[in-house]
Amino acid sequence: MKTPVISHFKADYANDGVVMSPEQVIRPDVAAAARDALLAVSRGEYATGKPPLPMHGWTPDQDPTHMATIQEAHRANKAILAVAEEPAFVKWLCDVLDAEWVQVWGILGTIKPGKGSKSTFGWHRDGPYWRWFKNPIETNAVFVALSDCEEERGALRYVPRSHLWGAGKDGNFFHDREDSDLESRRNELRVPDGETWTESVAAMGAGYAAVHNAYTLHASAANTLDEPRVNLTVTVRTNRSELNGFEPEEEDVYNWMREQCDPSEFYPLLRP
Ligand SMILES: O=C(O)CCC(=O)C(=O)O
Repeated sequence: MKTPVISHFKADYANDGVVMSPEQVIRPDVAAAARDALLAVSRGEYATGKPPLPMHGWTPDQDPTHMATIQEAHRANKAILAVAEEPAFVKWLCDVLDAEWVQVWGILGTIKPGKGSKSTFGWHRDGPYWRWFKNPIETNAVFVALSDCEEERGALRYVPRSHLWGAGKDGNFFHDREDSDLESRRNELRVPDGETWTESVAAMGAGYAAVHNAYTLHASAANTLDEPRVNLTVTVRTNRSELNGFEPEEEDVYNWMREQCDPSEFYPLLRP
């Protein structure tokens, strides 16, 4: 049985903690150029001469049947950044978030190979990872499809209302890489009295986007189709976000925060 698809009505964002764009917000030529650029970066071809950041264990020579998670892929090829600057994307996002502006502070490029293995993202909430903000609730991950993303192709899945269940670290299994982990981990997650665990998927075509609250539980399974799932996760902060200041220790681990929360060429501040 197919899982229900997430709502595309902005009014559902507050209750569901996730919503998708009602139409394509990235023009087809911009999405296609970004997809080709991300595939080139995954082969180690860096048009700007700058490599992505060495995170999540990805290297260009990794096993091609495993998921590629390429952090700050846009530093290597600006065709990837062009996606976040699309006027329809910025307008839709600021409208859903009721924000005057958003600033891009990260872009993760993901390729889930066709019939791949080790291609699962485990259940997690983003907020607990984003310790350098005083109010992670004012930061969001935005999934942007550069290929079709059907459920069978490992579409992102969410637990609607789970952003209202608490901001704890429970359910941070981002690095689970096997589909079997999704089932077993579900049982470890706390569902408050009166609430129910339901799931919906961001099944969408190329050029669509979905935004979720920093505390909405989400995950995605491996791609069971022949063609890859190619997408970006654009992380943004709104004009209401406040920084905590930088922890040298965190910089050692993540190696990115100081520079990325200051608007710049690769981290633009975007207004509708
Ligand atoms: O791309 C996906 O399927 C999940 C990505 C994600 O959850 C994240 O980057 O936080």
